[in-house]
Amino acid sequence: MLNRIDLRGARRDPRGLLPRAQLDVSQAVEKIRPVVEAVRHHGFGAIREATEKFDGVRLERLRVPRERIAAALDALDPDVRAALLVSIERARRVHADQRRTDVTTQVVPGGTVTERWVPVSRVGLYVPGGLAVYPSTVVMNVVPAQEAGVGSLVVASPPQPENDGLPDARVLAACALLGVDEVYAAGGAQAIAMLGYGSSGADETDGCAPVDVITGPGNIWVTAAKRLLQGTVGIDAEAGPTEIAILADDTASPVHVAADLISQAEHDPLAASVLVTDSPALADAVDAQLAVQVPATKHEARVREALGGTQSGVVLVDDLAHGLAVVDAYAAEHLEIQTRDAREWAMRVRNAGAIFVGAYSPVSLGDYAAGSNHVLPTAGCARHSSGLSVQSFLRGIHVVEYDEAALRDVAPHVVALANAEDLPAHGQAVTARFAS
Ligand code: HSO
Ligand code: ZN
Repeated sequence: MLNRIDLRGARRDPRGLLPRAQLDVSQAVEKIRPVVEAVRHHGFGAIREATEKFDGVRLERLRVPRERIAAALDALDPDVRAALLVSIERARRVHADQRRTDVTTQVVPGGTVTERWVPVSRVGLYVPGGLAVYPSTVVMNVVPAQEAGVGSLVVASPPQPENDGLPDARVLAACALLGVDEVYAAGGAQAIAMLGYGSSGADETDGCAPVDVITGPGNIWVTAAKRLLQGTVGIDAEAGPTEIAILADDTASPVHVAADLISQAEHDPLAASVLVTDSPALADAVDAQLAVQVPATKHEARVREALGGTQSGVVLVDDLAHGLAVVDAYAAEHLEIQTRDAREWAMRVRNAGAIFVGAYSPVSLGDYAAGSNHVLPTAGCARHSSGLSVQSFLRGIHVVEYDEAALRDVAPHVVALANAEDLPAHGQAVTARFAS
């Protein structure tokens, strides 16, 4: 079922040889530009038009009434409620530890620079709802924003025809559990434009004020809209179709490896599942397991498409050091290490959104209840970006304070650099203070 890519003996840069989805986000940006512009200039009318066209829902209003959010929690299955509470509690513990304290550096006597960590004022958290609905993504967006101390926090999620044109009831219930009461029934590029520019609503009691930062995963239209709005607002790393890479040796269980590859393929026909191994016997055993497990999985068609696509495959390598170079080049959103000495190998990985170590840390644990965040960089963005965290919602502001003696002391150096840049007024702004 999985394509095989044999890199044994090939020690050149593996980047171009690895399976990877070719999503053209820049082309998508051109497609959604008119929607984003329409929302920017016409607000509610444009969102309603786009929602009717793309979601098949006629919007009465943008904002979900508070009583509908509370009612969703009342109606929530008790097992799901208990599971969400565990997920929230674990995520809160991990993200609370990410809080930053302000640091003051005494540069010279009388001269300090303080780095103040200040949360952004208002954030828009996007929760997708396409092939699946994601109450867990509410947790992963909201918890770090709350732990960062963001004062105003809103969730946007696509309206569902089967929930009276409101976002999915479990998504609303998760918002209620987390104390979020500003929720909008908007999805796709129109939701991102609404968050970025703000929008009028159906009447004076409706509408959305613009936010400072937009985070959260989404389909290609959401990703394209975030890219277009970047600069107007801050965004997190791009999170496209999900990816799992597994670095495994002959100690790995083919049953577990196959199950984990299937688990992320279940998200999307465009999802990527990649096994990197130095054991051809394991590769064969995983193939045999997939032949057993795939026909028994609920979303078989989606899984088959994802596993059979060119974005997925088995990569054969010479040994684990070679495998490490391959997974580093791939920079997966999720990387599992199922090898001897798994922790040591994990510590040597340089590029991954999140790493799952050993036989008992599957990606789906991290998706729901490990305490780690599941909004992670895809498509190789893990080479330069991190997953969502408290840091995503903070700005470090340098506060500079020098006294007279400290400024006098450094003045000749400021003047020398100002003159070297032919910007003498910069130097004069310093020397003016000492002209007697
Ligand atoms: N694996 C997805 C997150 C998720 N899985 C949500 C299940 N629900 C991207 O990290
Ligand atoms: Zn998942």
